[in-house]
Amino acid sequence: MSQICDDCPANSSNCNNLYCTSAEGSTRGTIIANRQLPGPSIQVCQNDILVVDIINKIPGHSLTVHWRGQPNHEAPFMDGVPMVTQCPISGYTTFQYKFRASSPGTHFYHAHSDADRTDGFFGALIVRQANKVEPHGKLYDVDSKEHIVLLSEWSGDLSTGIVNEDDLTKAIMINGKSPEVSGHSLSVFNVEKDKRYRFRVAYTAGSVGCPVAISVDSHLLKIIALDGNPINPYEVSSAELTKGERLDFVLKTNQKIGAYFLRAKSTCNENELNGLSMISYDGFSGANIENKIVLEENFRKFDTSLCNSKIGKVCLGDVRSLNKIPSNLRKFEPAYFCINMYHDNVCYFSGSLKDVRSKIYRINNFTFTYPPSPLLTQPNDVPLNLMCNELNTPDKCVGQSVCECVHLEYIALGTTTEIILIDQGMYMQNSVYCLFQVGSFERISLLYKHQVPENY
Ligand SMILES: [Cu+2]
Repeated sequence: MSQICDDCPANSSNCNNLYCTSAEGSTRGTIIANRQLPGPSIQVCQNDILVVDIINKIPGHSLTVHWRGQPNHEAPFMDGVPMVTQCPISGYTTFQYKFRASSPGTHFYHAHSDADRTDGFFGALIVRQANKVEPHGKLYDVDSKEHIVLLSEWSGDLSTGIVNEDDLTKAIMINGKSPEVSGHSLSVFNVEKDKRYRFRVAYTAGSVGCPVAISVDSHLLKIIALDGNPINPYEVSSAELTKGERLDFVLKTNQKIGAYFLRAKSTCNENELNGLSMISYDGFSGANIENKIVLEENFRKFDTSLCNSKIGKVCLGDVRSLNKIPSNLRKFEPAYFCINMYHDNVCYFSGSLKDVRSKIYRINNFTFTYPPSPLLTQPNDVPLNLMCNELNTPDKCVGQSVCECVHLEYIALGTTTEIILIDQGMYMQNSVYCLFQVGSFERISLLYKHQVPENY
């Protein structure tokens, strides 16, 4: 809760001050854009040139901003990945992002590192198309900047020494507000009765990334787009998103005049987290808050994970895109990447919590470390002996379980590569190494056989 919130939640008008970041009510540092949580929403038309100056006023802390959903083919150096596409923006310097918003739909921007994003640096990036070409334009009456829903996990302050990442998530926020601060400061979406509204939802931030299910009491959601891409619409009672995903739905305001909760429910590390906001019909007097989820049990859920579809569920495999797959993506070479988390057998203890330092993530047995210069713009400044891949293991790594290096895989210009990620879970010291093979599906089953169960 920032200082400007004054006596929020006791005085609810203070909670609604534009610059009051109430979050879930506890005191912690934030990194936010323009003193707002979420940051200002950016609304543009397709192919507009977006110019954003990032003035970094954080002493001794550098960052970059990633524009999620924008391919940036014309200006890859504007993608916002530190030490890969650009140098990070140092404290007290300014960097100008300038690129074409080529990909329409619901997107968002965020500070690139997980920690900065979890500290609050994110905001909506909505790219609209002309009515003539918007494929679902006939399915709704209103597409307003008032109906943007940014979901985020809110955590303890990473800088205060909390050591177990599994214990971090405290609340699910909707547009930077959480019911923990009391119902006064919930986000409210105003609607008129008997209209169809396009709601644009993005799950922007979180240290853990637990799936979140959204629903609106007594209403169905007609899902029309995923990650900015139009799909054949599905009508569901709730829909699940994970970190980074976007989803557009149409809400028909066909219930009696009242206020209905828009819920964001998550089970995160066995904690029940309930994000709340309010959909308020015009003419609602404030007396009768509808508070029933009649549809939850007897209607389908939309699950964007790879589930088995059965009655009551729409799974990712059922989703049909309105756009045909581009012809250049039909022929591809597969490349397999094995991801695992290495446990070095040494447990650090801090109180009763296991220290996160004992877990090391690896891809193809390499742990990525950042190069001293951006790979895209200054590749020649990166010493060759820091780089690694399957064909080139640095001398320092021979015989070592953990190899930190600038992991670089080469792909020929103009080719299409299908990247297959294999999650191998947790590995212990001396356990089987990830076998990296290209082009054989038999190898995949072999890899799965080598998977070490999580509850070793
Ligand atoms: Cu992103």
